[in-house]
Amino acid sequence: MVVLGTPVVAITLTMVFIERAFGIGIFDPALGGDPILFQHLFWFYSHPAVYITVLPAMGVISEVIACFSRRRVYGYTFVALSSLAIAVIGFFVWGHHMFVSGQSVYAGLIFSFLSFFVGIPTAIKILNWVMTMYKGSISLDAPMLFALGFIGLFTIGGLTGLFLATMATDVHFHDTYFVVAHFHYVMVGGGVMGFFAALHYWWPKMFGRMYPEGIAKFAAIVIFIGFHLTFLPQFQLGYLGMPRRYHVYSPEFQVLHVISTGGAFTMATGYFLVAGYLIWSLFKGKKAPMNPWDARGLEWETASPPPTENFLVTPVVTQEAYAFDLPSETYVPGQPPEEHRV
Ligand SMILES: [Cu+2]
Repeated sequence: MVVLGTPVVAITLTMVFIERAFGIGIFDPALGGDPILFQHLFWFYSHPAVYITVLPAMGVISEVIACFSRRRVYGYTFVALSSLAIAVIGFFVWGHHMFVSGQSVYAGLIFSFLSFFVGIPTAIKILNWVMTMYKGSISLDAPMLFALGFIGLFTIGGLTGLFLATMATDVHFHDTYFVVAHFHYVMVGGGVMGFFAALHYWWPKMFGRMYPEGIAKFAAIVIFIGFHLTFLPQFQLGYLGMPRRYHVYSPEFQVLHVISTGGAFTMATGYFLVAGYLIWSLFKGKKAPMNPWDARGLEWETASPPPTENFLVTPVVTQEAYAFDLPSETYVPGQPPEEHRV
């Protein structure tokens, strides 16, 4: 997606430069250009950009949910193939951002129809993650709390996207706070929650230090509550007609704005907490063992942090991935059991 999408936005920026520097009309109507063309090129990149952010996070969530539920990823093939489906379909839906731009209604119909299809692979992932947890032996450590946050928030982000992919409702919601709320449920619920899940899961591996688990759980809950306080009222604001990018508004919107601002401060407190204890742990955290989560996967078969060569001896893989039903094959680096020698 990066290879196919990013050059388009780079070329578009070059065209803007050519227009500004040499007065050649491309997008500016005063020079004979077409501003709608700019929107097409911008969204051709910027819709896939959302999934460029969220797909890696989805990979993290599969890893974390499996580890903290002690189960294989349920329906692994479907979870993996749905990533590919999202990557392909994601390139054919950009026009759902442009229903009110004056693009043809028939183009809008097709973009709307295709946008609903992205919901299918996303729903496959969410349902398979829930099935992975079902009857699993769940432990609610901080990485798992952030992964659960991802599922809860991203699901709301995805479902409210359906209102925006429907032309009739988008005419009402376009350029209102409803869009702001939807966007943050997708990008923070998806990208940031996935990032925090990954950061906590691999922090001991990366730096060889444990972060304080209790404060981390507390911070995860503060961020989750702060997030909802910030962005749930914005759905209501947008529904009532509060446009985005305005700093003056009718008095009846005041209460919802104040709740939203309070939520933003709550969420910021959570973020500062995370930054604080992570930096603290670099110096004062407990030394991390090789495999603090009893996870499966090669990175847990070497020291924390790994030596420059990653492995002092070539490890031999004897288990399928996610073999949480079998004991882990961890061994002391540099002192492997005989069968691990190559
Ligand atoms: Cu989009």
